[in-house]
Formats: sequence, structure tokens, C-alpha cells
Amino acid sequence: MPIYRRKIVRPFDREALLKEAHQSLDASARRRFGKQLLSLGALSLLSGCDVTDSKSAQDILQGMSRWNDRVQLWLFDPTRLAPTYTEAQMTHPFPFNAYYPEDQTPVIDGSTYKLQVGGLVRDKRSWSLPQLYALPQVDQITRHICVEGWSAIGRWGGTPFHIFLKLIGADLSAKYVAFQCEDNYYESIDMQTALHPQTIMAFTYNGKTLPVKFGYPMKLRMPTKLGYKNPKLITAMQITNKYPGGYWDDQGYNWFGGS
Ligand SMILES: Nc1nc2c(c(=O)[nH]1)N[C@H]1C(S)=C(S)[C@@H](COP(=O)(O)O)O[C@H]1N2
Ligand SMILES: [Mo]
Repeated sequence: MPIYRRKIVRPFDREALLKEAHQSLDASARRRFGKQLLSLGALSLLSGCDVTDSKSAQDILQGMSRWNDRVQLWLFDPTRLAPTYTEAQMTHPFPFNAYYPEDQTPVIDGSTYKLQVGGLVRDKRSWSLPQLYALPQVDQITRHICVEGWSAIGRWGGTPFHIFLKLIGADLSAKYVAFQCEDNYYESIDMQTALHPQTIMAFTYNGKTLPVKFGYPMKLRMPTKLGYKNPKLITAMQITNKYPGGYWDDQGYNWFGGS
């Protein structure tokens, strides 16, 4: 679970800051620190940034969240699989979620759609849907966990992302893959998760073409990451070493977002 949970904007107030930081630790971290309040020194250690009185709570907690990203990446086992489920365990109807209501989801025209590829890749050609559909596909039933307090089991089908990344000659030693979406949502993930065997470019939901509301024509489905890390309606991607952030991440959600 991410340590950093809430967005806090507040001018520097030493006591309030330490209290806020303490409360934002998750339960296990709080247990480790016990009842005592963190010191500025401990905060420096946690956030990986030198905490001085001039820093705002926002800066420090952002630093802690980035430190937490590094720990999650370090703990991430690229061979460990997320649980899979049976068809009988699927959630019907599968919930829709976005930062706008369902009827405002942009409709992408599949006949002119081109997935753009950029950054640290050998082959920057863009991909039409027939070209994408010709790639090998798998089907998996996994649980999607949204931080807004719901989870649901769904069935997505598509191409393992590692196959695509190798095909386009992506620099697999790069740190990030960034995505842009038709609705202006954006996200980015660590390369380890991009290469995870269960990370797929999903083109179908429950055996049928991915519905508009679930991200037609393509979403990235990762059962090892929380809901907001799974971008729908993807139009472009880049391989990069420059930290790209994400729509919710940039508003305070933890970037790594492991589930
Ligand atoms: N393009 C785009 N992708 C997105 C979002 C969004 O608003 N736009 N919301 C995210 C969040 S918070 C969740 S929980 C899931 C919801 O996916 P679903 O509609 O398939 O349930 O999509 C994620 N990906
Ligand atoms: Mo979500």
C-alpha cells in the first residue's frame, strides 16, 4: 500500500506538518514508528530530501511519496503473478470510472486510429488497429482495484506488452513508459511493470471489442497496479528516462501505485 495518501496544501507549520506526515503514513509504517511523532530528521530520511523549515508539507510529502515509489519498485517481483479468477467470479456489470461521466467518454474512430510510438525506440512507426489485432493475444480474468473504494473482477484480452515493446525495439533499460489518452488523461509506469507477463495492451472486454466506456480501442491492463494506473483510450506512448507523472499522480496519488 502506498504510504502517501492525501494531498495536503498548507503553509509551513512545523508541528502541524509533523502531525500530518505521521497521519499520512499507512498503518504498518505507523506501527513501526510507534506512537511517537516523527522528527524532522526522520522525515528527511523518509522523504530523501533535506527537511528544513522552509519546506512546505506538500514538498516533503511529495518527497516521501517518491521515496515510497523507489521502495515499491525495489520490492516489486517481476515474476510474481497477480491472482486470476474464474468466469463465475466476474463482476456484472463491470463498473465504469473516469474523471467525467460515462456519456462524455470520447469515441475514437477505429478506422483511422493510429497508435503513436515515440521516445527511446528503434521503430517509431505508428500502428493501425488491424496491425495491432494481428499480434498474439491472451485472455485473463483479474481484479481491478480502485482507490475510490471498490474493486471488481473482469476479463480482458490483448497482447502482452513485453511482446510489443520488443517488437518496436524499445530500450528496455529505460525507466518509464508514458501514455497519452484521447480524453487528455495521461499515465506512466516503470519498465519492470511494463515487462510483467500479465501487463497487456487490452483490445477486448469479456471476449468482445473493448467498449468505448472501457477505453476503446485500447487500454493498458495491469493487475499489479491500482485502477488509476491503467490508462484507457490510449493514443500515444513514449519510452523515456524523464519522469512523466500521471493525471492523478500529479494531484498527490502515489506514482508507483502497486495493488
Ligand atoms: N483515459 C482514462 N483512463 C483511465 C481513467 C480516466 O479517467 N481516463 N480513470 C482511471 C481510473 S481512476 C479507473 S478506476 C479506471 C476505471 O476503468 P473502467 O472504466 O474500465 O472500470 O480507469 C483508469 N483509467
Ligand atoms: Mo480509480
